[in-house]
Amino acid sequence: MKKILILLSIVQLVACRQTTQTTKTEGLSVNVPVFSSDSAYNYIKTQVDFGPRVPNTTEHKKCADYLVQTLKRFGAEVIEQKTDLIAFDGTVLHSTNIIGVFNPESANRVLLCAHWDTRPWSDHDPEPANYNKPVLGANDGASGVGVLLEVARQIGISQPTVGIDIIFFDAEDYGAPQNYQGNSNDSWCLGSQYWSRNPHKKNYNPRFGILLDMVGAPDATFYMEQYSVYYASPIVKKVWEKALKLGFGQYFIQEKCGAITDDHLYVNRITGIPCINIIQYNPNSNKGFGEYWHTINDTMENIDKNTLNAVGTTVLNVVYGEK
Ligand code: AHN
Ligand code: ZN
Repeated sequence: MKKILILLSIVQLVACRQTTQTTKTEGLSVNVPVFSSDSAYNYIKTQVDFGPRVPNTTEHKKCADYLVQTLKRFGAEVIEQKTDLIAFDGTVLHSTNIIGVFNPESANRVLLCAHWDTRPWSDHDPEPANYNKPVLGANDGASGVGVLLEVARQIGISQPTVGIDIIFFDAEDYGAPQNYQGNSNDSWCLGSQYWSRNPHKKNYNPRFGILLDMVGAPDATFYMEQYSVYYASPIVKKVWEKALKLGFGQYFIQEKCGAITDDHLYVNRITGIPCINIIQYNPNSNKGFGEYWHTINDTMENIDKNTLNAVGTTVLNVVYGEK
């Protein structure tokens, strides 16, 4: 009997857990869904469990199908933008940008994005024997997508005022290795370069974009990245202020760092949509990124629910604060 009572009270506790939070923005109260870092973590693990998601592999294909299905399950209209992209070394990459559209009728829109592919080489591994092994990409790839899948799930439950487009870019991480002797111009971010020249909708004009890249490591720090500040300073200000207000100042550092070539650069340059990058930057590492970066150690052990929560909660509050 005692056991049943305990069980009952646990069920009740779970049932009563808050699903929205009221926050005040400029005098207006808005209901913002509560971000579940458990869900985000599971969405990351599911991707990682496929294995490395390197273009032209079956793991890559299986993961694409999972992402499409999941976005559909959350109520998005999904567009699979398939194209062959030519890598720096001539490899033809059968690529798919996966686009989830919520509330397609709304003219007021926000773009959220992350890359979903993983790098074919661990060329920053301390052990040269690992250079030719693919990166598992728990953080570099899966983390941004996992956070955005949880954002998508919440949007499916209760729509924000603005329409949301979630884009999972392919072929971000096929950039030329550092020691490559040939032409390596614009070798990164091939999926976002393609999408930027071929947006999924004519006259697509969201208010702004937010890119998430490597948003899951324990104690990650997110600095105000230079291209983001150059192209989209008011959005950087909006996001970093929101994070600070929510109590995530230890993650969102109110300082600038250098310029980082990433998907947002091409979105800004080619489309003119102001787009920021929330990306882990470590000023004390000579890589600039986490020690796991482009090594065989980019695994689930480097994923921390507190960091996912900081990023996911901030993004949800920004999105639901848009009127
Ligand atoms: C460069 O290494 C030039 N940019 C980092 C882009 C990146 C790779 N993000 C994740 N993997
Ligand atoms: Zn990478």
